[in-house]
Amino acid sequence: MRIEQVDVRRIHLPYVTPFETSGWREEGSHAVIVRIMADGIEGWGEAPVGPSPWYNEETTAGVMMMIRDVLAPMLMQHDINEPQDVQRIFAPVRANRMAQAGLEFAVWDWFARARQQSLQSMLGGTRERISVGVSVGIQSDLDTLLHVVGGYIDNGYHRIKLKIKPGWDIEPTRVVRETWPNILLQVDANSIYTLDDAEHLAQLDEFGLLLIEQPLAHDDIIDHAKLQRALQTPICLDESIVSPDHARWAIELRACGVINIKPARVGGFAASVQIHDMAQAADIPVWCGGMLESGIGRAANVALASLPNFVLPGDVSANARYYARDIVTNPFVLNDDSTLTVPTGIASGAEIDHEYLDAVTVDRLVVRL
Ligand code: OSB
Ligand code: MG
Repeated sequence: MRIEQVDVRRIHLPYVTPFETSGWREEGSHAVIVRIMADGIEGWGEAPVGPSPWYNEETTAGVMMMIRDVLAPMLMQHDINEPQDVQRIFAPVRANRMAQAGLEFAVWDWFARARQQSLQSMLGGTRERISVGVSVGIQSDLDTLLHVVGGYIDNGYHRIKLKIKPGWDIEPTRVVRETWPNILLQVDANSIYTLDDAEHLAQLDEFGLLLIEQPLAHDDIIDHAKLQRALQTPICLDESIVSPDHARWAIELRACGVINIKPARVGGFAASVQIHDMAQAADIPVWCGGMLESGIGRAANVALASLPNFVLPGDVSANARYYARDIVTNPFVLNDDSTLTVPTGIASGAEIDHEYLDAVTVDRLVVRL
């Protein structure tokens, strides 16, 4: 197929509650939503990028221009015979992986619709249900934290991830662990510590955490390998793994015991599956991270998380944990075993709420052949 038109829009979709990490605070999603058209069939994708470069180097405005000026014209110059072609076409592009992923997701969605096949089966997913948890942002005080975590546990989530930062790390983890001795618990530092904090972070070892996510710099692998030797708890890399090569380097250097795969961070599904397979061969468990995706990106993540080596619960909570109203009409609902059911119909299963999508669209542009 040859893409005839690319529609790009950025949205502002308010969160039910603000989300705060060690480095930034957001009140809503500023994602870029992509729609491609070819042969009368559409394909949809979401680049779950933030408005400012606090998580990675990309921004909402940058992704809009990158797609308009570089990536969409590039893609439209090629015949695409299978979704994996996109990774080959974009090989000369440096970084800008969320912008690439927004288009790559749309191409997978297009092929799933054209072949009338589920995204799950295209990606090689096997699970009927995926285990999920909640990522809990930094709270104002410990009482509020216990109240917020208790609410999610009452909703039925079996796994909790706490965002941590200096001054909000050991004590929050201790009170949550003491209150719920048996929940699956993990923490995420979003790159705020340095190697000098190794002894401080080793205090987390006593809480039986599944993992400590991205303690050190967003682009580091070497220091994580050193830190891992000082910790019993497995390190999980998020920000540092932006490609299959980065995953290979981290595995070879023993910089982590676990990998968080966010398909948007690594440029799309082809790279995600490659990282999944490589980790499986090395006995490294993976799990599906999240970027507070709207219902479009969420359904795609659910399909990916159904591959066999996604053995730890994902940051893929039910839509209602994020949005009072989402831009899809069929939100996921949590099953009583802390899972989401993987759609087996055509494509990702996300049914777009066009009226609400238009209502939350801030601006849009069209690229034609
Ligand atoms: O580091 O995993 C992260 C959200 C935005 C950016 C980075 C991260 C996160 C989360 C939320 O932790 C995960 C979710 O979508 O629930
Ligand atoms: Mg993370």
